[in-house]
Amino acid sequence: MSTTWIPQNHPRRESLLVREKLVEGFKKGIVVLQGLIAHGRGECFDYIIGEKTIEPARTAIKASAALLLLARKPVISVNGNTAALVPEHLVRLSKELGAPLEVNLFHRTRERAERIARELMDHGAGRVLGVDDVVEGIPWLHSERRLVSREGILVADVVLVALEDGDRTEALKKMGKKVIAIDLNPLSRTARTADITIVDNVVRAVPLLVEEVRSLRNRSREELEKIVGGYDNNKILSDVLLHIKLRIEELVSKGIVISIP
Ligand code: PTJ
Repeated sequence: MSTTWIPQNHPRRESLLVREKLVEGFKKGIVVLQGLIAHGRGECFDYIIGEKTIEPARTAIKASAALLLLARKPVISVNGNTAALVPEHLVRLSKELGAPLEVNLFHRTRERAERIARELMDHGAGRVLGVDDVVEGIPWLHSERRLVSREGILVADVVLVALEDGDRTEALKKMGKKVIAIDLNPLSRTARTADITIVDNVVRAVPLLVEEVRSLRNRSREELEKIVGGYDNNKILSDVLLHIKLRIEELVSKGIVISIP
């Protein structure tokens, strides 16, 4: 991937580098065009929250790590955007938890599923579920996301999803599973339906989740249960909205205009 055209001192360098990963993913047949649009929506929310991991997201990441460590059968669901943006961190998370990676796509083709699995394997993954082993496993769901692995999402008790559509989150919940979502939009149906919502960019959230799993790994079940039991997603999403409100009020009181000397 050539990014030499992005000046080192460009004020939006980080954001442009992330975009390039998606463009590269699109060229490789991993990301769909709709994924580029979805990323734009995410960028807008990221701009509003301040492009950093805010406190409510840190609390959600800690609760997610605890829930994943407590899970009997956790599964990490991977789509085109996450495979392009954070493949190495998804593989690390999968290894830390002993949880399988499963390709699950809204715009599914056999070829894309294979390419995404290959990308994960190129980053160190062993077996990747969700390519050959899928069945129509999610009732109530008519999109291609209904195709899940018998050994993975079908039998999972906890599913980690990112850049998700609300329909599947709702269906997974109806199946009695716990859902952890990573979504920059605190108002999306996914964010509001999940058990734990990490309102953060996947490029920051997934590496932080890996660190948190490592740091909680030796805690007792009781301690982990206490972290999960004390977590309230309604409060966390409200805190995200309050953060946005305060940030906008602060910007208004300080003045929005950037003066060029
Ligand atoms: O790879 P496929 O075929 O499974 O398709 C994936 C997309 C993303 C096209 C599909 O899931 C989709 O259409 O998603 P939505 O319904 O647009 O939802 C995407 C959500 O993710 C939105 O709420 C965005 O704000 C959020 N989002 C976008 N980029 C990021 C993000 N959240 C976290 N990190 C991001 N980088």
